[in-house]
Amino acid sequence: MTKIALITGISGQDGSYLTELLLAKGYAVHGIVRRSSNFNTQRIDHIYHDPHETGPALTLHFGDMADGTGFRRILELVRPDEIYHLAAQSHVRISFDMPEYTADVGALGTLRLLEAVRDHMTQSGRSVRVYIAGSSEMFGAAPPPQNESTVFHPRSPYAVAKVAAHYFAINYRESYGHFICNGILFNHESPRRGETFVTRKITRAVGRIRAGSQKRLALGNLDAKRDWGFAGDYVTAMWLMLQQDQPDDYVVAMGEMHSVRDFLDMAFSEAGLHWQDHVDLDPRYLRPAEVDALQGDSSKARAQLGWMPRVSFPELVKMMVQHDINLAEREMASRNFAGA
Ligand code: NAP
Ligand code: G4F
Repeated sequence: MTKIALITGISGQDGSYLTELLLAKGYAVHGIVRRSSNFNTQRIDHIYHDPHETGPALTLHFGDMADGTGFRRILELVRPDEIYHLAAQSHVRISFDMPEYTADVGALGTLRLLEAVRDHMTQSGRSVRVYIAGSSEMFGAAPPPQNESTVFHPRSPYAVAKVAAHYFAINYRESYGHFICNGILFNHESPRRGETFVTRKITRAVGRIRAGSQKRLALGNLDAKRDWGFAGDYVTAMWLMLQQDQPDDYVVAMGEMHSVRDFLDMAFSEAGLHWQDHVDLDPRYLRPAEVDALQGDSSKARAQLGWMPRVSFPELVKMMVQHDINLAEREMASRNFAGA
């Protein structure tokens, strides 16, 4: 029997890698995309084929986690075996500007999903496994290393919303015996990372500075330390969690800590540049409350799931820089062509 997966946030960085993984494993994949006035499916366009031509291995549905009724309709239509709940306003700095929306989508959106799944299971007698995308931001001010026993100390509206989602998930697991797993994932990046997150902001700038289309890069706190891994490795952990006999919560991390300054050093060096020649500090990118240091202890995921990252931190930096050097060169070439 073909397994059916439903992914919220399929158009995001993780959604695109997870879709590739599940399709390769033979799943029929359904994803929820937001209606937007412009195309927002760039990260999955290479996977999506017109169903009229090829038959639907990947099916997209319009929806929004602020709209519980719409989600219920999609759930009844798709009847998934597994749900990967990735949708969120995922930018920490922006959550200070949009706290209410961030909490509505991140916390209440998760509750809407869990309630819909509860009713669906009761009415249909089916069983559905659910993955909830939790974050190392939930640890916030708790000193590193952080693991599943570390007490949360969230430092942003985003993180508070994620903590609420985490405990909603545990409450539904304990109350109704549902198969729900919380992944507590540390920062994971890739060439598909949104361009306003610090790693991609840096590698995009490196590519453009090298190509001559950008001179300066404005950043905030260079002292913050993060545990950065490759997104393609982290979606494997999500899938592994839903294949276990029992639902549980897992930290997923590399176990290494690097500062934003370290990332700058490595990324600019990779392109033969010195970041000190190009970077300006701009207080606009500072946060009202910062998370200083995150370093995950993922022993449990490694022992119980058999999860192991394949891409090292230096390989990740190199992959992103090389991608963005090529991208900036293509942008310059098309700009020159347009001006010819
Ligand atoms: P991302 O690239 O920002 O993707 C977020 C996805 O959620 C996008 O598909 C976005 O749609 C969708 N979305 C946003 N608001 C929505 C709404 N109201 N209704 C429906 N969909 C909505 O994030 P990511 O890096 O893939 O992360 C995936 C999940 O893991 C998120 O929940 C994030 O908070 C969490 N997480 C990420 C990391 C990390 O380091 N990447 C670490 C820990 C946890 P659009 O494409 O239309 O914007
Ligand atoms: O790249 P960031 O915006 O990622 P952040 O805040 O760690 O959040 C990401 O990882 C979380 C997992 O821990 C996810 F849950 C969340 O959804 C998101 O994917 O910032 C990283 C660090 C911060 O300390 C920030 O202050 O970089 C610092 N930083 C310095 N200058 C900057 C900048 N961050 C951004 N975005 N832009 C800057 O110019």
